[in-house]
Amino acid sequence: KTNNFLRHVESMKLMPSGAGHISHLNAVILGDSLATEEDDFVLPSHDFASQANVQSPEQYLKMYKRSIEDPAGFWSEIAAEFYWKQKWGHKVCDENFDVRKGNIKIEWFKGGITNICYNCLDRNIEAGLGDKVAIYWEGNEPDLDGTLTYIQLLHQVCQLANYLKDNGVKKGDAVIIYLPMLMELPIAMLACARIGAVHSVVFAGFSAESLAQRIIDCKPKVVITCNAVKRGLKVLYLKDIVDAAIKDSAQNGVSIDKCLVYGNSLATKREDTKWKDGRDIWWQDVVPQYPTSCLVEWVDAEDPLFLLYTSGSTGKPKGVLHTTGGYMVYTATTFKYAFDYKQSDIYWCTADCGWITGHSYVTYGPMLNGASVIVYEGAPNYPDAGRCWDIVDKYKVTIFYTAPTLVRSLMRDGDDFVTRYSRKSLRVLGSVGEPINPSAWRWFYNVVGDSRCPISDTWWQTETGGFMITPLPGAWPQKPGSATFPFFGVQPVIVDENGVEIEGECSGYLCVKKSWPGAFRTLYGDHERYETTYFKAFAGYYFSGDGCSRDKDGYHWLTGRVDDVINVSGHRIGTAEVESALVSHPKCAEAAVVGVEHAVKGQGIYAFVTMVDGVQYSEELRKELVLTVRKQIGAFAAPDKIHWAPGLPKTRSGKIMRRILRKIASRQLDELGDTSTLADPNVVNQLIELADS
Ligand code: 6R9
Repeated sequence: KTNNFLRHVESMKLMPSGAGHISHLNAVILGDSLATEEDDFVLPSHDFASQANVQSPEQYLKMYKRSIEDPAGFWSEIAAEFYWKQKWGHKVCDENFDVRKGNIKIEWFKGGITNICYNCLDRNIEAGLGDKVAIYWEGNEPDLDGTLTYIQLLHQVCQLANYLKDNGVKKGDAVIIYLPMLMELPIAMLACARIGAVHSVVFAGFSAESLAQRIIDCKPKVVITCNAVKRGLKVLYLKDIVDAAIKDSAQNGVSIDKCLVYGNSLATKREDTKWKDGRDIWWQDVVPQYPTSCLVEWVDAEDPLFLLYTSGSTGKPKGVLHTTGGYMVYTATTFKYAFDYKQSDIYWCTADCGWITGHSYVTYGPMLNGASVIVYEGAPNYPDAGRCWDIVDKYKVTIFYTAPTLVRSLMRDGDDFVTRYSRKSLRVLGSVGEPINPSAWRWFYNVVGDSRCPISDTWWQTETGGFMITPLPGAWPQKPGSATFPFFGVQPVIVDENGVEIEGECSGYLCVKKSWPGAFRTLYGDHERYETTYFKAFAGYYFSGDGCSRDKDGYHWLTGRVDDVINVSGHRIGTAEVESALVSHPKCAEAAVVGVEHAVKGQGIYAFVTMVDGVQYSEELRKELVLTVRKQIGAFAAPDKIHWAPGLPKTRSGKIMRRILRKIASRQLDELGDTSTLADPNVVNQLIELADS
């Protein structure tokens, strides 16, 4: 079928100056045909486009233009849809984005008094959504489930909020949440938000040492966890991990007086849980006794909402701090447009609330819109590779948002697992975490979505709070593998190594000019690192750490991290973190870690290790090294390959040449390039000899 509806939009005339990134756009107007192989555009159907929140490139361009030319007007109109106890001051946005002009500062809606929990729950209930299901919870075992309506959710949130208040948690205090995907996880986040406490969710796959590091950094008043959880066939004893982390923190001067433990009797018995009287309290013993209403702590738009630790290019994780007002407006708006959200949708995001995607697009974004959200406890391929589609059919999921790594792994398991389910309810698909390769995109589109559902490939980061570059599914013809165009209010620019903006078809470093409401405001306790990492690399811009190219039609193609961060199954891992875990092994003298292409995970972790003199390489030693990393960071950071290295390729000044290591890791041995500047060029041959030992 040919696309005989194609016509060009003269976008240059529509675009404001300074938004050159789509100045070469030749957009295609929507038609009712499906993708054809001979062109690289995939069009939304006429039926989809005609019901969409944004229906055409022109409509997008009009809204986009307004958002750039009049950000204050654009965002304050949207903000007015929420409840504010008091309206913000005269400035909607106050920013300094340029280190050369002083400290970096980003403020949105300052002076506005609100509460995000109130806006997620009370406001929606007042609007008549009280009996609508807020959470459909699906357990690890297929016959286990539960629901909470908006009113029921509010009651549970209030009980926990009252418990926290009663235990001395006040506005501005930190609370660590170390929970798996139980309903109690979003409940805990919302309870903190209700009383102005700052939650810091730690993904329940992190080790005791990583958890301790975070406890020591933010000094929480309370730690919330559960005794254990079952994922697939495995039982994870979370309370034991928390015990070890609390012990470790105490040795570092941070003591925890209260640990609230949700008793998950399906994973393990209460009486089997180790207990410290006075400190440990069962959630079920205390929380249900509290009143089901709780006054809201009204906070300033710029008061902190949460801290979320993420990996950077040095060993120490960064505490990304988000505030209340801008984040609220931004997550709600991005959710609504990027997924073409309607009140009748049933929405499932497979991310864990331990990552930013779970914050913005399991909890806040959807609930601000009054959506019905699936919270799934288990593994996506348990009991078999059809589980996702079983869940989709069971709840009639309409919007399904996941990561490319899952798409690739399900693609490997074969189409049968997909096609045996109906999936008729699906209407929008989403992808996040890493670039989605065109073949995985096409499988997701053709097989999962029956060539009927647009895919929103959302590029964003922990730091950005919400989507930055994403298709609006009814507006844009898509290109498999491209995140397409910027969201409203976002001005992405591609710069060269000198920080000079490049126009038109090009590739370089992805930066953002000017702030957007959902941007992070600082790194907790380290504003200097915030400025250095993100604003000094290319003065005048926010630097994302990603490479990006722009094609002749103005579409953006993300090419991956350009810093020392690896993206494994959509999880960010700093090479320095893995290296420091490896060298903590007494027999390891030095380590250098690089990312290497991996068919399912996107990137795998490849570690070159130099052992101390006299140590014999062995399979046992290899296992010990891998275990050391699992213990210090978490299982998801375990190296895929340990490459014994008698020496590492270094320059004469002692700098490790990672470029060479990357080539060796990917066995591109004829592309090693110039090795003559190495202090000892022989090292390279030794490494090649040991490559498969
Ligand atoms: C939301 C999230 C951020 C890094 C980011 C980039 C990669 C995320 C992507 C993508 C290409 C996409 N990334 N989404 N790359 N296309 N749609 O994942 O946050 O964990 O902070 O990771 O993930 O490299 O810089 P976070």
